[in-house]
Amino acid sequence: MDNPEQRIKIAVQKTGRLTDHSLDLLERCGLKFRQSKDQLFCYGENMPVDLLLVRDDDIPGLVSDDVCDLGIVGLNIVEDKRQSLRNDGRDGLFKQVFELDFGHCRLSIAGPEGGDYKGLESLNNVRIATSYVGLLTNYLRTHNISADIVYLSGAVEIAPKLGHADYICDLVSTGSTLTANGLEEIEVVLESEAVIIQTLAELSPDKQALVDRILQRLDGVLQVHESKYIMLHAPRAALAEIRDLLPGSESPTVMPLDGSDDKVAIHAVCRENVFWETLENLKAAGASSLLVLPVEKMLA
Ligand code: PRT
Ligand code: ZN
Repeated sequence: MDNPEQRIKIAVQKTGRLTDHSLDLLERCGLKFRQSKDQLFCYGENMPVDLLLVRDDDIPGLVSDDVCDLGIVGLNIVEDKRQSLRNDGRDGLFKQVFELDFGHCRLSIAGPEGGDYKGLESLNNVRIATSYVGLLTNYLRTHNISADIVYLSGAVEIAPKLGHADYICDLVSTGSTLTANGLEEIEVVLESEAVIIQTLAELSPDKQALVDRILQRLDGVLQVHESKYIMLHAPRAALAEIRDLLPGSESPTVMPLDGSDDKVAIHAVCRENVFWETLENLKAAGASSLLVLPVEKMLA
């Protein structure tokens, strides 16, 4: 599939918080790319899948305009774009496929520490600085609040100090940036993490099959993230109790143990992490020879 028309393009953040995780995720899906990540375009070496390295803010637009078939970007950017388009009476031509479990943060409203905030109605007639006009507009409208939105493309957290705004609406992860600027979080507008979005444009059957294959691999990579393979020996009489103790496992394999009528071997894939406490509880229930292994690949 060397015809450029038949190759898939995935938009990924060029440099920023999502870059390494996004590239790592795609590599774990078995994709290999030729050019280094400081270039705008990476050519897929082993599959007809290329990367476009761009600013995160441009990713929903590139997928919506069908320049890229898939994009990896924060839900905060996706939802803001969706709201802005909706406010203009248009729909975004992309769909969110699934969450990728990295880039976790929240879009929150924050105000001066020890200020006189008494609930959402305190936001009536105040000025709120943000880069997320679409999301904030929608949030205020939903809660029947009328406030002035001051658009800033960056350094939002210093706006109150400069007298530019009374409150801010920005991304928070640890909260230390807010604290450093004498602000405190008062309302969460959106919980966010990186997501993969897909174009709504109709793809050729070959391209669609390739997109489905990539998405299936991504799903597999995400599923193995926390999964563990556990092996143990157990008294046959304790089987039911031990099954109940295995975290997130559906149907364990139970095998007879050679030369032992009252003991079985149990193998199971646990979809959640297996902690020491779980192993201790299994042992207390009679399990022995416990072994926990990481799962590398999984295909449903
Ligand atoms: O150049 P480009 O436009 O591509 O990058 P960018 O500077 O717009 O984005 P970048 O790389 O900073 O963030 C990309 C994405 O990472 C965001 O859209 C979010 O989905 C996600 N993310 C996760 C975060 C944070 N955590 C985060 N903490 N994005 C930004 N921050 C900033 C926040 O804006 C604030 O300035 O970190 C500060 C707060 O952090 P704490 O830990 O002090 O609370
Ligand atoms: Zn950005």
